Amino acid sequence: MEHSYVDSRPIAGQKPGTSGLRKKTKVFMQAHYLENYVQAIFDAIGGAEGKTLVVGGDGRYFNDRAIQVILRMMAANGAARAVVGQNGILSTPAASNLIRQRGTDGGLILSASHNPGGEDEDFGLKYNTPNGGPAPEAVTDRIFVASQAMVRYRIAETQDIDLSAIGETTLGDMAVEIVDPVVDYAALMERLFDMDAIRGWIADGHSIRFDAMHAVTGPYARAILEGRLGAPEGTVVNGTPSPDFGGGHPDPNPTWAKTLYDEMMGRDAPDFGAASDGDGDRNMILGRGVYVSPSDSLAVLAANATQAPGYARGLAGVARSMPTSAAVDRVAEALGMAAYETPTGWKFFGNLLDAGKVTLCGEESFGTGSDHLREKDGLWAVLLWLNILAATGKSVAELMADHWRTYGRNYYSRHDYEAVETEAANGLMAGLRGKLDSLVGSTARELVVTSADEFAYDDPVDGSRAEGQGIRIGFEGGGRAVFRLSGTGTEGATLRVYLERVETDPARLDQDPQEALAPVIAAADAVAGIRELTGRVAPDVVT
Ligand code: VG1
Ligand code: CO
Repeated sequence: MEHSYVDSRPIAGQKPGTSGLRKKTKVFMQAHYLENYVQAIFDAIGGAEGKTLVVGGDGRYFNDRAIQVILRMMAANGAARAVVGQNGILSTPAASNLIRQRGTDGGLILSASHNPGGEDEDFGLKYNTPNGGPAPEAVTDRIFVASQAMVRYRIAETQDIDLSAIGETTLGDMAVEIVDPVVDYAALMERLFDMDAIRGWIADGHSIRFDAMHAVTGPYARAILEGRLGAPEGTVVNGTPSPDFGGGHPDPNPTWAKTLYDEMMGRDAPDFGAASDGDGDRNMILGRGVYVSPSDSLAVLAANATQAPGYARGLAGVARSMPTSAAVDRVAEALGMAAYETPTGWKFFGNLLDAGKVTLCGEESFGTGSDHLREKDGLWAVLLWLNILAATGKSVAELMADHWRTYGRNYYSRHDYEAVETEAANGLMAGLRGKLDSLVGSTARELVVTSADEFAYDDPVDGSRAEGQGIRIGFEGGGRAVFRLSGTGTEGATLRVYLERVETDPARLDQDPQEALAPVIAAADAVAGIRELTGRVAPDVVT
């Protein structure tokens, strides 16, 4: 087989963001673009020679062609083995599991996650390290540096290989093992949860609706919920993955999963509803008539995890991203566990999980997970919720009410302003950064500002430091607003404003979050000048 070098030159902008490199699909399809980036990954990890890598993606447009390029490049770079999901498909959590279970040298995951897919939408690629987690910043920095020095890459000249048949094949000297994407993952779930209890809960007549949003979790959810747990056929909707996610936005939130949301708020709502995103690592949880905010979901899971066999021994500690509400901190305090606060992005949980400092972690962006792998995991969260419902016999609404009575309620909401002009968004952040000190003591609408800073994180395990991780403004009475710019968007800038206020008065635990947060929302706008600087009068997405 020919192992040719192809001359290339550096392409600007190949800088991984919050979770890998995400660009418009057509950008990835440009000559040498994907190849340069893949070679940069190999160069950044000391070459692919002799290595075993897991490869798979969420099945979005270009997944099938990109995976063939990646395999040819692995072969040409001397990789020993590729472990590939059948037809090139692996959910992100399933890929993380395979990397760990096989003790491989990491993996390449083809996904732009919650971003829409299609020729005119988004594509993405990320490298996960041998622990199964997204590469930490030290590695992504090296990838970027390598991309900026790219002068040639290696690729084998071969035919496409057939990825439809499970089993062993070869590509030149490289072994290629094609695996069922679901089996190992489903087996892991069966080890963690009381499947009999969930099966019994379903057999008792409890109903579930799972919206796979035409994305990768369809086959996983069908196999586990309908197959192993006996939920009736049709429990999983939009369960056939499509390259453009049915033309939708595979982001499980009340805006993009509106059909599910409306069903759960309706008269004949099922007992439990959930949705997952493009690559299967996010989850939205709903009960009949209730939406569970992701920050609350993390707190409820932390408070009740010991109901599941996999966590019966208790939790070592918990971690949340900084913009996530402090609801889980209140649980940790009550249960005497350590609680860590990290920057946005799952890569920052890896060290804490590897060091055994935390068992559960989560983000306000519909991400929850545990030390069972090193990514957030949508179906895992669904199963842990179901396990808790089955074990306690309570409804979602009862669990939430009990939780708030016990721990207080952190009213929470995120307001996203999408595709804002980059200069305007950068200007807004720079403006805030420039006046942090003078803000303290001033009054924003009705609220006095009590603290203002920019979050930086010192990793307690390896001592690495991450700066510029979001601006936090504290208000009297326990309110908080956080401002940051998205690192996963592909168009202009997305401004995220995270709003929170804690309420412990038992008579005031049932408000609409937007109303409960109105003073904080008004103060946040006054401090940052969102309307003036972006020209936007309302957010595009409210979670
Ligand atoms: C967003 C979320 C972040 C999450 C990341 C990847 O990042 O805020 O919490 O880890 O997406 O999620 P950003 O930089 O756009 O705010 V996924 O499911 O798209 O891999
Ligand atoms: Co995702």
